Amino acid sequence: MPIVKAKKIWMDGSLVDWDDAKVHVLTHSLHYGLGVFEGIRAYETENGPAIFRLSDHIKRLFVSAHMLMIKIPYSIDELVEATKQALRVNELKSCYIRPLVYLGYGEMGLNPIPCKVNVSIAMWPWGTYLGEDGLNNGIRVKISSWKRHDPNAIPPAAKSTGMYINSALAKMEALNAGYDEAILLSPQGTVSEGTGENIFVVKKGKLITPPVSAGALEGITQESIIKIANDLGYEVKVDNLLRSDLYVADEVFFTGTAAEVVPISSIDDRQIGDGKPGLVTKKIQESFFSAVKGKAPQYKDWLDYV
Ligand code: PPE
Repeated sequence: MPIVKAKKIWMDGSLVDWDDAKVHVLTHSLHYGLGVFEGIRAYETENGPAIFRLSDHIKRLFVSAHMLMIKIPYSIDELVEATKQALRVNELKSCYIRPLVYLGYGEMGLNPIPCKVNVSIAMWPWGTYLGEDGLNNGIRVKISSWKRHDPNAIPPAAKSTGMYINSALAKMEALNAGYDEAILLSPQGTVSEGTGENIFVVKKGKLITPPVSAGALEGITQESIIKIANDLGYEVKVDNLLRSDLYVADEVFFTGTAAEVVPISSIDDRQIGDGKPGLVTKKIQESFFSAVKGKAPQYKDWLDYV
């Protein structure tokens, strides 16, 4: 999706003009893919922009960095504040926020240990990730021929830049075959997740979503949806799913910061339910959007107003 420019990008403590937020071609992470990032959304509310679960995202950034032995030269609080400050300066009503931790310029060769660690926080207006039509009517999905990483090759539990080669391969395969999105299976063959989304199945009024051990990222939207579903009276299990469980589910949907809550209308050309967004999906979607837009008092702790 083409980027809509904002004013400033936070880079290592300074707010830099959008067009000047540049790195050297010998930036270590550009070559070897060792970096971690986050995706966060700020929504327009009656009280100005509110960032959804900001500190949880920044905490996950630190968890990802810890797994990959990257030492972030800031505290969680400093990056939370930096994000809010950048949003104020950019004066955006709603946006997508992309904190990135990368190994910078100054060392080459595979050894990452001596590298300088840089941090940037960019933000820009970003509309519906899988299309407005997809959000309302559901998307067509294909199981990828690409598997999620073996956790002993690259841990999918860390939101690392290099890991997304795997997602990009699956995404291109799905798009070239005429589908909207892909689902990846784990090396063991159980359902893992989408290229940038967690997945939920609804069967007989109960929800199931795959665990981290199936190669899924511990999604912050996923966790929020579990809470919302429980509050709506639905039982949710974090458990393994087979590909065939997807085909015979009553409803299937994706969750993610960028994707939000997206119904899936077919998988590998098998219609899911009646091919339209199901009742449970719609109720959850509605509750999610009222939470992020500050219209659900019971979820007010998820919002950070700037
Ligand atoms: N799995 C993966 C692999 C993933 O990348 C994401 C987020 C999720 C699950 C959902 O996690 P959460 O956002 O905490 O609910 N993907 C981010 C990147 C998307 C992109 O195209 O870039 C996102 O949604 O921000």
